[in-house]
Amino acid sequence: MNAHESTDLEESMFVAEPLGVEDPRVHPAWLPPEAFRALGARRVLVHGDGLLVDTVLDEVTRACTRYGGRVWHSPSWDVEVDLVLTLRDADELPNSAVEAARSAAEAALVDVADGATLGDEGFLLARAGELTVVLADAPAGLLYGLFHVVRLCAGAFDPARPPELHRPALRRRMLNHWDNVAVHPVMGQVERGYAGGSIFWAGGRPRGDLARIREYGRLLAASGINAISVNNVNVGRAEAMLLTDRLGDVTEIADVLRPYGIRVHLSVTFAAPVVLGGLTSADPFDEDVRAWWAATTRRVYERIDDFGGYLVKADSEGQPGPFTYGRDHADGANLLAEALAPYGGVVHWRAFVYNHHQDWRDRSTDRARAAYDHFAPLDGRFRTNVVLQVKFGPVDFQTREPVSPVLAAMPATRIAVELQVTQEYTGQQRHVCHLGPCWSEVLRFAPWGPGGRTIADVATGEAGTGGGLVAVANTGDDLFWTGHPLAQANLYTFGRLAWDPRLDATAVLDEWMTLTFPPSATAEPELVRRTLHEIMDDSWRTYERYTAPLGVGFMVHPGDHYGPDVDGYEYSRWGTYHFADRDGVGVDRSRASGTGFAGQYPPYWADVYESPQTCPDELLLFFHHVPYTHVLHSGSTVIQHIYDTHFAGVEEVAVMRRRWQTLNGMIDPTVYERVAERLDEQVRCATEWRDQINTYFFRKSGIPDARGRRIH
Ligand code: GCW
Repeated sequence: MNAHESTDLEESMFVAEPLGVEDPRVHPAWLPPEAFRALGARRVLVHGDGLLVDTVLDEVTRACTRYGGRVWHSPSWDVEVDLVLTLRDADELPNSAVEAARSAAEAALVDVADGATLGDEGFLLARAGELTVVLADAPAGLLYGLFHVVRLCAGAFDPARPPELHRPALRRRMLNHWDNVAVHPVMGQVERGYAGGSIFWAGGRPRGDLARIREYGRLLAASGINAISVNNVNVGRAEAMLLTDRLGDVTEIADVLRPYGIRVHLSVTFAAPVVLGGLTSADPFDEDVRAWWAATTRRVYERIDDFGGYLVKADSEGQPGPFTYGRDHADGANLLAEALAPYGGVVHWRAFVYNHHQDWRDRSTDRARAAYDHFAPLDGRFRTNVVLQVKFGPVDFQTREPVSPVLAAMPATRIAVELQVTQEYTGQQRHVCHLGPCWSEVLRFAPWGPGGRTIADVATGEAGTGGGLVAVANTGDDLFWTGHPLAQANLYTFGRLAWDPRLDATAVLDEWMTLTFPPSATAEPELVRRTLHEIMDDSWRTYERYTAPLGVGFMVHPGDHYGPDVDGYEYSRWGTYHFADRDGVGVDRSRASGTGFAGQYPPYWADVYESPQTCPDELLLFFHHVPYTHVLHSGSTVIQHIYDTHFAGVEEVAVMRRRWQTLNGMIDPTVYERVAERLDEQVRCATEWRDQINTYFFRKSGIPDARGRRIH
């Protein structure tokens, strides 16, 4: 028995109230105190030691202080308990009930997983007689197990509950913040941020609200996220200095997030040796450059020994990269990987590389092809601590895109799939758009053909060596964290799908609702739940219906990307065109007559996408230019589909708004009001989309709506 201080924590531990409980500056999101009621009313024993075990104790103690339960940490006397959270290798306790529970959990583990290890983050939840037991190999597993108990509410104490084993499918579940340290003249404090300022930075300095960062870490850990990059991938002067002179600012964040099992990563500029180190070159083959990265990285690990690694956007949209020195992206990525390798760090190297100075007259260049053309030939050349981070689609986080063919083209490379939780192209957190179903489709997609390995398998990798799942964060210093209170669900869902990509998106949404709007604190909980499902479940498809049709993408207002502007990008340099003329619309990406992009897929999908006859309707205009009279698999013509979906989409939004109004008085009035305001804007904006799109295509095609509705 080691020298545990056996303390009755209920009496002796001082527990600060978490931010968000009484603090009107911030909404508690999916961790309101009420969500801890079932746990907090129990007698809980925590056994084990470590920083994250202390976090578990802290969480349990807060809950028990509020709801009348009790907490013990490794007591050396007999206590009667309802819940035991224990590390597997913790010493025996002189407590027969607890020891019986531990051996019951070990036996359950043999049953469900042949006694397998639980790993760095996994846990087993089992009933043992009158007790619930959470067993973990490592402190992080205990923390995830605790949040699982919270999620289950009273269900965690159901005597009939069978044992459950939980291990994350993906090792790294990461958020990228596109937060600027200094306010950018065009992009502001947070690039593509729709939730106010940054949690981390304000006007060139750290924001200094460490309590809020800690609260954020709590929320992320409860959703399953375990890594975060704290500055924008577009790295300006102030941001570059985080790597050297301002490393202390990063250290401070890392220290606050560590107790929640979240490792900090940093976006760096490829030109750092020049910008920060005063060298004349950043050439990966230059010995001085290599030495500079090695020394700089060593200093980072001296301050932050669990530092995650670097994130790099190179040779993309004006960011510097290896092309300047005639080197390729494997050379560039390996340079940083070499510096990180001694400490176990990784480089997330983004595959978002394309020509953003395209001439719209040039039909031979296809932005969708770019990532594959640049990266597929480099397969096998990256060091093992390089993770190639690939946007889920070949263009840019559109509402509907095919899955990027790069994800199936690089079997000898660690791949991370990048999603966008911030709703740059999906309503900017003014519109309800629950993205879970979109991400599930991506993760379940089988790029080698039905029944084969999936995108989730690619991110998992052979023997768990894949690059994981990454998403651009949607959070800021807003009262609700995410601007639109219902957009919290997207962040929660991202974390949960990164933990287990097989989860059903609607079931995850249900979990989020139970936590965020606890039934015990909600008048008419079933009505609230049903109404939220009616509003949110299909909201991504609703958004798709009133915006760009059939996978063609964009048609957004240039620059801010909000609201319709059908030809806004049609004659620009960005490579995102729809090619509508009087006869038809869409981009021919076939091998036979188009850009050849369809040929970047493995044979099954290359064939399906090649022909308009086999291409799925929702992607038809991504792959083909077809006449307005082309008949879809649905039986409708393209033009009639455009009219029908746009009328329907707006009606659906109007129904969402009416449904929301039925919740007035049943939920927190500040949440009610914020969502109500945003639904007004969604109705306005969706109407604008409908009218501009329908009018545009009516004028181009001259074909009237078969149902005679008003088109302007
Ligand atoms: O979607 C585009 C955005 C840019 C962003 C870029 C990227 C950070 O419009 O604002 O830059 O993608 O992913 O790097």
